[in-house]
Amino acid sequence: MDKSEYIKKRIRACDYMCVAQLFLSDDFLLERPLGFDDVKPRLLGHWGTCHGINVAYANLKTFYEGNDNFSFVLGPGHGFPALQANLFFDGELEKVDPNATRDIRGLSYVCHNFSWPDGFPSHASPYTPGTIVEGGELGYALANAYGMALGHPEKIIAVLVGDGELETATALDSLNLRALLCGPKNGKILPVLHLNGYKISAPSLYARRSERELNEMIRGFGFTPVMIDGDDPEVFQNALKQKVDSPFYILKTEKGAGGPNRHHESHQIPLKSPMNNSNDLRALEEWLQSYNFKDLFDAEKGFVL
Ligand SMILES: Cc1ncc(C[n+]2csc(CCOP(=O)(O)OP(=O)(O)O)c2C)c(N)n1
Repeated sequence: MDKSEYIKKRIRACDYMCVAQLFLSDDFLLERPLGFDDVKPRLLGHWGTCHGINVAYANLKTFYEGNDNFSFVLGPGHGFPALQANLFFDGELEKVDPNATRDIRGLSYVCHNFSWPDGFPSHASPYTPGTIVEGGELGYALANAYGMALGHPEKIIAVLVGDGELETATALDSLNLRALLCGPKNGKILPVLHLNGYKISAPSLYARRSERELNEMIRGFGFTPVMIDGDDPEVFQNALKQKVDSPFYILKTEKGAGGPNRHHESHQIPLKSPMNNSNDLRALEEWLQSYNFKDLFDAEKGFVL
């Protein structure tokens, strides 16, 4: 299959799994009309950032496929549904949790237990394979990545940083680490700024700057800005192919893309009462159906991309 088509399908599958984790307690393949009882009674988690995380994850994993020295560091731990979806998709979760088999049983287990008593937490946690730091505090992704790269020139580490996250003193000052640690003895860091425009419900500072101002700030730290506007895999893959010194990718996606409301309204749970309100329930069903997940996942064989 064409690489771009594969990436698009992977993003679609992971987007669906994000919505299923956030909302569903049953009927994970939509085999009957969705009922109130199929929805979790208490909805807790974050949707807005998920699509962009899935876009970054799918593109970076595909571009560096087969390179054991590549790692992806995710700053926004609140985007856990997307992280968990990708770990499930790649079979990483099953390696540490035998219940997470890549069939309908594993899918049900992962979705049902997201943000559920005695199940998975709503944020990345020590239970998440590959977690370096957990604590719910934004800002440490770049510093941790530079630490991982220290003394490992073979490593390539892409780091997704939220535009709200880059407003923290820790993340912003971590950009100075490039000047200190870009020598031949250390690995290569590829920052990816997730410019989805909002931090929780307020516009992010970087989204309100002109592209020229943002680029100049990035150049000031010694990086070369590379814009990835939108979620088209062709654009992302071409950006990754560009040979530039110290690239700093800017991934511009719409917060909440694919969901019933966007931007500042999409940060946590976009539909408030699908467990007891018919309009919200129908909106949730339409949203889930829009991904055509059944074309991507077979109950017994798992993913059929
Ligand atoms: C140090 C710190 N300050 C504040 C918060 C609360 N907080 C959680 S998510 C969030 C917004 C993050 O915005 P961004 O990084 O742009 O993520 P996205 O918009 O993609 O969800 C904030 C401020 C936090 N977790 N840590």
